[in-house]
Amino acid sequence: MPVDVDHFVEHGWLLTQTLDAAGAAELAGWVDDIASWPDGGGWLHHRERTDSGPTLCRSENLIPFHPGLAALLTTGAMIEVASALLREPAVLYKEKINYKAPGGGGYAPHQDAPAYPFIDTHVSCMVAVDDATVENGCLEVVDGHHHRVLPVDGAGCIRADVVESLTWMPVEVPAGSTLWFHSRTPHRSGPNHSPVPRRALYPTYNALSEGDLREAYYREKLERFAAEGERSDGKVKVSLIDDFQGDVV
Ligand SMILES: O=C(O)CCC(=O)C(=O)O
Repeated sequence: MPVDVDHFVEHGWLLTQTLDAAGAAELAGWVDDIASWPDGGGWLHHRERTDSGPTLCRSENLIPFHPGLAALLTTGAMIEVASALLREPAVLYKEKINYKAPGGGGYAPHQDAPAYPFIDTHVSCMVAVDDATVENGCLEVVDGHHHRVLPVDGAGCIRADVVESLTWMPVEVPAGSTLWFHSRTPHRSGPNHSPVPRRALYPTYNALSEGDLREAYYREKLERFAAEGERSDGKVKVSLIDDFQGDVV
């Protein structure tokens, strides 16, 4: 399958079609299943407060428990595109689903590079489970701005004055398509103002030459979360930087 690596190198992002309509419907079914899993099974569920009460906003550490998802993310087209974009063999580093229910929060402007311990060379993407639109909080990226790590605020997100100086471009993604973005591509998203969820799957791949670090990542994440515990503002984090703007339960 041809991958437009030149577009990615120039712009820091690339849209590909991953699944046909039947594949996209199957993925949506898997996401429904995962959302119905109880807490405490080894995977992680995170919830946020919305007007309709506590709602799932993220699930992660999924592939040990879901063979179909494991095959999608670790074999075939996904790993081939990741390897083409990294220009060396890629391995899955982590995976999560963001559910963004109606009224669910957006994400502050950030780059992924500072959030991921252990790895230097990595690429992430968003596989749209539902059509991602401006109304339901699709990703916005800064085109061609992936060459350096930008100054951050106390939350690890891009400093407000820098955010204002950048040109943000919404990228709508139809269900089954994938938006790949460089680890230094600035991105953000708004809340979901629509009446239906905007679910998306986010795998991150690293260069295999840096090691197969997925298990180490989740071990570290669980340890850091446990060490931080409940914060004085009563919130907990869903990621290692404070990019999520929803009200986490
Ligand atoms: O799902 C979104 O709207 C943005 C996700 C994101 O940037 C993140 O999870 O770091």
